[in-house]
Amino acid sequence: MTSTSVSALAPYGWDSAWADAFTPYDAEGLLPGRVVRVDRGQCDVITADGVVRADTAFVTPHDPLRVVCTGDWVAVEPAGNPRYVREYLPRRTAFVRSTSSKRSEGQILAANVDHAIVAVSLAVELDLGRIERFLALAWESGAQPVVVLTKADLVPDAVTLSHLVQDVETTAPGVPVLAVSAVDGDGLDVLVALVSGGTSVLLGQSGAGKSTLANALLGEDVMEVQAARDVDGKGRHTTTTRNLLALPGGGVLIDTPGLRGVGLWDAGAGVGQVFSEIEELAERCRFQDCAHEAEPGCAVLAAIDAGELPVRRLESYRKLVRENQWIVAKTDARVRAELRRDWKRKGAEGRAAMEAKRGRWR
Ligand SMILES: Nc1nc2c(ncn2[C@@H]2O[C@H](COP(=O)(O)OP(=O)(O)OP(=O)(O)O)[C@@H](O)[C@H]2O)c(=O)[nH]1
Ligand SMILES: [Mg+2]
Ligand SMILES: [Zn+2]
Repeated sequence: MTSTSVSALAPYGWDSAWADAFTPYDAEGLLPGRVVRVDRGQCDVITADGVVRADTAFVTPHDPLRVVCTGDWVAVEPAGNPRYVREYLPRRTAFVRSTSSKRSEGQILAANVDHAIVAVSLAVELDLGRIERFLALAWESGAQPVVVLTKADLVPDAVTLSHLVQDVETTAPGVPVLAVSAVDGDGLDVLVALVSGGTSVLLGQSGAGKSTLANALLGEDVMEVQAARDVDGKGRHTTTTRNLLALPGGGVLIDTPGLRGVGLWDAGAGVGQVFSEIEELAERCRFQDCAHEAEPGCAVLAAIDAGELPVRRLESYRKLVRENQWIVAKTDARVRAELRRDWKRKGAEGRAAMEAKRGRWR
């Protein structure tokens, strides 16, 4: 591949590690590109020659977790009608949810993401349990989660705003929490800095203000935004496909359609990270298999008695642990192990290479 084509893809996140992974496809005369949008059987791929419409028949197996998705790096045919995506490169990270609580089917929402931005509207009452659920999947994906509280201009005063931020901070140990307003621009500078490196995905409920943020970061109205009368987010979804965009200040952004809820999908480690303070306390329980119900010497219950741990947190933790155990029990163990090997190993390699190159945002 020529150096020109490599630099043309750099704004979309192409780096030497991707180039290495692509070597065998290069030898076959295939072109590298990144999937910017997927819809029924087709996808848009940004290549060094611009956006190419390609057919996904080769990369649409029965397993929904192996279906090509927005953010994937692919090998696409240089010509033909249709042009086919022949393969996608092993993913560094993948954000997966279960599509419904009835079936244990995973759905990939975005691939190769560094920052998972959970957008939460301050115009409606905070649902901390939902934030915890998003964060569990974000940690599990391998990306660094961030909570962005949107529509800060609708919060009546600064004291209320700082209380809301604190509530979310205690719910999200190790996760940066920022309040922003697309209306008056507050907090956007911090967000701009955050998304200027690597790939970020905007996640959250419909009406949370994801596309409004995307437009603010892009500096132009590229994504369609909900009509103003629909501010409660109960209306139809305005964004219907996942779209990948290169930002003017560097970095890549994926806007997604609103998710009413996200089911866990094999997110045990993610749940542990969301509730890291509970897991740390649990290490000091007298019994190693303490269920923190009524056991003597339980450090978790002691923290609740001392007012250091909200009961809500423990209940939420229990609920997500149970839900995750259920989904894990229902999912084919072999498939899970295989996928985990794929992502975690490739992910670790990819991230190590990236970190060595450009230092990681925290
Ligand atoms: N007051 C105020 N309103 C905002 C702000 N950000 C977004 N909104 C409004 O919130 C509504 C929803 O915004 P969208 O950006 O379309 O939300 P979305 O998360 O992309 O929604 P879906 O695409 O359906 O998932 C719109 O009417 C926006 O104008 C903000 O910072 N302040
Ligand atoms: Mg939208
Ligand atoms: Zn205990």
